[in-house]
Amino acid sequence: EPLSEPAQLRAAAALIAGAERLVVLTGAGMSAESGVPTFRDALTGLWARYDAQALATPEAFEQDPALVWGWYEWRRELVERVGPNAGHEAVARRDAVVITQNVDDLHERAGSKNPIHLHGSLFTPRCSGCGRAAGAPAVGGAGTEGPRTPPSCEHCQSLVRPGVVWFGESLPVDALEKAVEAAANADVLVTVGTSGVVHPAAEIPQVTAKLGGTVIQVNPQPTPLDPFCAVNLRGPAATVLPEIIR
Ligand code: BJW
Ligand code: ZN
Repeated sequence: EPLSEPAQLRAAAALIAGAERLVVLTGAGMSAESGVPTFRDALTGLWARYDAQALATPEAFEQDPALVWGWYEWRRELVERVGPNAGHEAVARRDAVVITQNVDDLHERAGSKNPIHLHGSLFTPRCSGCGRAAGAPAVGGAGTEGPRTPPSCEHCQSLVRPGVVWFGESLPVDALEKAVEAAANADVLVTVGTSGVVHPAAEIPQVTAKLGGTVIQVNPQPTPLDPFCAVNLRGPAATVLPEIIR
């Protein structure tokens, strides 16, 4: 017999209130109510012609660097125009380890300290040849939708690429190690707004569950993570998180 929704919310709030080592794992749904489209939402505007999964690959950048760079610059400028939502703010109220798959900076802007970025950031471009940091891009920009020529590295002239993790690339080792360690030591892990289909991030809640910790999920839709979760709260992050993190 599933708990009624208010009872589930109360149960989740009690578990979180009692947690000594709280971890929050977030995906694109965390930022949806800030106005950042999720990864598997249909792309809009000019980008509706493309598939995000096909743009987020090293092959796409090799084939058409201006298309891929233009997409990331458009997303960076979008993120700069929006702000954290009530969900990010609720997370920042607690002393939690925040692990995010998101390349935006909305957890930082809400006040969470040192969120772990598993898939990199829109704000750390680097050289595709020598790997050196390319310097943060200038704030603001044209806001144009479409291809833009990426800058060239000042050391080796190779093209600058977004500082994100594409399909087939390894996650940053230190970030992944810290994330797995936090998940292993967590008494409660809250997974928020992730479809749970991209690995290895999708395995992080299982690390907590298998070692005896409690996993709570916040997502309007069911996901492959449901079986590992003690509580599945089917609602949006900006409404549910303020009710369970106090
Ligand atoms: C709301 C909401 C609201 C809506 N409130 N919720 C094991 C098995 C199978 C495959 C693999 C495997 N191991 C590795 C792979 C290959 C691959 C992979 O996982 N493929 C699968 C898709 C099949 N993984 C990799 O390649 C990774 N690298 C790797 O493993 O290296 C070693 C290796 C290489 C090759 C072979 C084997 C091993 C790298 C993965 C990098 C992912 N990169 C991206 C792009 C980052 C840059 C960018 O943003 O452009 O990361 S892809 C994209 O997916 C992005 C996201 O971080 C990531 C996860 O997406 P997320 O956050 O879950 O978003 P959505 O849109 O999918 O879901 C949104 C959710 O929110 C939904 O559930 C909604 O219901 C919900 N929602 N509104 C709360 N208001
Ligand atoms: Zn270089």
